[in-house]
Amino acid sequence: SSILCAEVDLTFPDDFMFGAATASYQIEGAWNVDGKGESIWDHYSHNYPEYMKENATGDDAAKSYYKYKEDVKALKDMGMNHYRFSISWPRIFPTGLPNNVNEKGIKYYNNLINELLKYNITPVVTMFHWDLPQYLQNLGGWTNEIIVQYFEDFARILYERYGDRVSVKWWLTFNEIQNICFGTRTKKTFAPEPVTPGIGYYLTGHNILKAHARAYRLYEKEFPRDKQHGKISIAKEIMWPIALNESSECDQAAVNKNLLFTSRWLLDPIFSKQGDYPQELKDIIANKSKEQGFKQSRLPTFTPEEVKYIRGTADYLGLNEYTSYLVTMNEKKGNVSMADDMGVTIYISDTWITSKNSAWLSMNPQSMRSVLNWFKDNYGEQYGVLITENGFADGGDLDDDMRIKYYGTYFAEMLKAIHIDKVKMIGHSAWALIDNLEWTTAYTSKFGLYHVDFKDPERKRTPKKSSYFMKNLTSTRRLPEEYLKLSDDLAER
Ligand code: PNW
Repeated sequence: SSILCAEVDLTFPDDFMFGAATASYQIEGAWNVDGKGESIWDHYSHNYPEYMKENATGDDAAKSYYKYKEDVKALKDMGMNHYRFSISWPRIFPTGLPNNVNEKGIKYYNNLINELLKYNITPVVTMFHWDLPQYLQNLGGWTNEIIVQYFEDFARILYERYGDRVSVKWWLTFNEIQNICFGTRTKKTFAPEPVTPGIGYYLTGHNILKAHARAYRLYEKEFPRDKQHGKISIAKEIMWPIALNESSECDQAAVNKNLLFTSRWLLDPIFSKQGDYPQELKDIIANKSKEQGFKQSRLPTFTPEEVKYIRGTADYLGLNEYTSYLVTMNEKKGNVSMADDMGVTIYISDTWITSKNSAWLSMNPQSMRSVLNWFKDNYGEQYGVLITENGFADGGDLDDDMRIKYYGTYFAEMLKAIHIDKVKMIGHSAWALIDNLEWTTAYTSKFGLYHVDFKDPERKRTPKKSSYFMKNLTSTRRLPEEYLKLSDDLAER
């Protein structure tokens, strides 16, 4: 039921934060410069070039290691008040181990932070956006529990070296935990290689939840909030599942099962009142494991102490919200894997507008409002939500009208969530500030508000039309009315 244009307040609340996001491996380049160690993405792109589109690497990427001042200027020119960026772990600790600090790496992010503060742009710092030190991967990466301690050591040095400045207070421990787990699933999607589906998948999520909680509890213990005013969370990706056939009870069940396996799996332990994995999830995986001949469930268990330790370790929600998909039950037996445990098939409707080289990403603005309401209804209204990513991909044209339409309609649904549904919103970070390396899709799929010329050794940045759309939003703090109608039209598809 769409709401009439005239009834929606189109203004953004005064404290709503506008910003843009990037991640270290996708923009920095300088992969082996100034003492940086090898990350799993360096390793993957160098050793399995066939998995990377056009055999590309992030060795140079957008050269933000050298051009960060231009990135900050882009934010300033759009009138943005925050920047979400990530820290390359192997730049700080080349092997990932805490016994060897790379001061030049520390300095790079200090320079970036200070440049942001010069223009009153608030840093939103992601500790881990997928570029794990290869040395830790050689120990088993996230599947080896020893990494929990090393992540705590990494978090400590970041709080110590960067948290002293008052406005460095928005922290995200992890970007998209589920996508990190997908790295254990198949070749050709995400590092690392080799893969361990069905087992490594759950172990990865399990150890990341522990590592996240450690970083949160460490802050509570050693960085009293009267000195550092941090707010800590994760950035969770949620794609909104829609029943393939809305009147089918079976498809409705597929919606719940999909949310159980993709989102509640990782959110319940942190955000639910009782903590821990959902009972339903435990039962399904235990039964499947038994059927398959395992002597115990492939889903690891938390002790009661761990449940308590992890529960409540977030001050807000970071939400990466891009799109929707259609779901239906799939009863066929497959290999030992999360996909088989879940038993849900995912489709993209061919009536949806998808982005050119990122086919998973279609223009579904209603997903924004649905996810925001789902989170509030499930976990309570006390958590403010920062959209930590949201954006559309294309081939990189400067006249990026589709991107403008995407943002305009998603903002329309967000404003409905704010003003009608009373969802507590902190702000929005557009993915991405500049064109960058889109993981295995590399340089064939572009998300930037600013164009980067990857053929130019100087990596010249040029504002796209969408950057002027953003500039207009940040200065008027009001969405042009036409996007309400455009959003309703998209819902009809
Ligand atoms: C996120 N999918 O990744 C990441 O956080 C960013 O680094 C990335 O550039 C951005 O979204 C755009 O893709 C995703 O296949 C990668 O569904 C793939 C998917 C979703 C998110």
